[in-house]
Amino acid sequence: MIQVDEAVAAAELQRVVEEVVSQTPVFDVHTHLYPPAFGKLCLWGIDELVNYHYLIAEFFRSSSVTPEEFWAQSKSGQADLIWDALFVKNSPLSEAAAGVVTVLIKLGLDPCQPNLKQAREYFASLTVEQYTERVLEIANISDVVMTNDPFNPAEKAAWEGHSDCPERFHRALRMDPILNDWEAAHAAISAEGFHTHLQLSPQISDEVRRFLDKWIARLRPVYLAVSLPYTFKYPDDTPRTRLIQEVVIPTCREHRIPFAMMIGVSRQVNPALHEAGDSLGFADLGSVERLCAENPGVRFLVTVLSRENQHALCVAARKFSNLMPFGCWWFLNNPSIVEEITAERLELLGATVIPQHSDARILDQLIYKWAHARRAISRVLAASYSRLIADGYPLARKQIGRDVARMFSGNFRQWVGLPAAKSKLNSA
Ligand code: FIX
Ligand code: ZN
Repeated sequence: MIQVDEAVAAAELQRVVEEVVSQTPVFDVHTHLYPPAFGKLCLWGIDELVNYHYLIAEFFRSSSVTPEEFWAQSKSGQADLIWDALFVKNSPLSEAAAGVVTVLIKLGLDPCQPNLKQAREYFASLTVEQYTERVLEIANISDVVMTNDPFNPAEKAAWEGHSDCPERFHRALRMDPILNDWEAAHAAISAEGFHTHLQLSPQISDEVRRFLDKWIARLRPVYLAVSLPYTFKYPDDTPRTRLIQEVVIPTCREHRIPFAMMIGVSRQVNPALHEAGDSLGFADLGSVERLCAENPGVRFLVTVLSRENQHALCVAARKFSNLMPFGCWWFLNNPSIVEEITAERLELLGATVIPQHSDARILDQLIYKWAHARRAISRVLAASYSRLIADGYPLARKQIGRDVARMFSGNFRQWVGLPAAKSKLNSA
């Protein structure tokens, strides 16, 4: 029972919530990051940060440089063009541009420089190992989950070279080619000596499972994952449905790992932008409900790309306790939308969700993506708690700590079967 003298005063609430949210370590459940041992796969530093594909898309709206001219530049030449257009000639108002400013300021660098000379000198003074520690400490991140694509030649070579992977860089095994481009995936799996065929059969499915088992043994992934187009339908008469039923679900059951679906992409609407050329579409959440209903013993992680799908995802999660909504993905990772989605999740699901993931591709991004996410989540949480206090509920700080720790790491650790983190704070 909460003693009244432990109760947080309404006037103190915003400060207490911000303090607890800031102090609570995050388990970042979806990133594209790699540990330093992975060499060139580990992206960090100002030239990578400014070349984020979000900023490349924004660059073309503020420059007469054509994509052909842009892509002909070196990485640093591209960064110089982006810096001049988005940070010198214009104010860094967008979330991705404001994020770069947050990173520079938190590193003690000047975000108003006319060029990238100062920033480049700073990064040249660091090793990637030093910088990794610094970023994880500034961002207060305990663990990250990577995106590991066995069909990516560079990644395959790294794992075959037995790259050292620290435990806090957890692995996720991506299934995109298998589920979105079976023709290409079948050829790649066959080339590795597995007996697959374009025409699916129970024997072919067994061979694909054997391929996955080999990668699961190598990576020890915390979940299997796929990014699905907004047109995703389950069931349907494409190879995808059969591969989900005969390969993915049995593999998740056997290895007791969740299946993560990231739904809503409209791939390459503008190929000239390369990685920045994807868009989104409204997805069918009935397909998610059917998968959850058919497989009560399998845990699903789901994030959707359309803002208009978020409410239905919350309702589906109320119907299926094996469905875990996570993150405000990609085009949704903007403070105004993060606040909206987090508010409807708290109202419909309480603290039973994973409110955010960073999707960071460049190590530095952890600093801004989590600073901005914590600010948005704190605002929404404080509003929820203030309604309770206004109704006369005596809210204690340790309850806030418990709730935030659950959303920032506890829910995910439980979902993927990892031991609970030792809480060194928030019990105050
Ligand atoms: O499929 C994914 O993991 C997406 O997050 C990426 O493809 C996307 O480009 C991205 O990084 C969004 O933030
Ligand atoms: Zn991603």
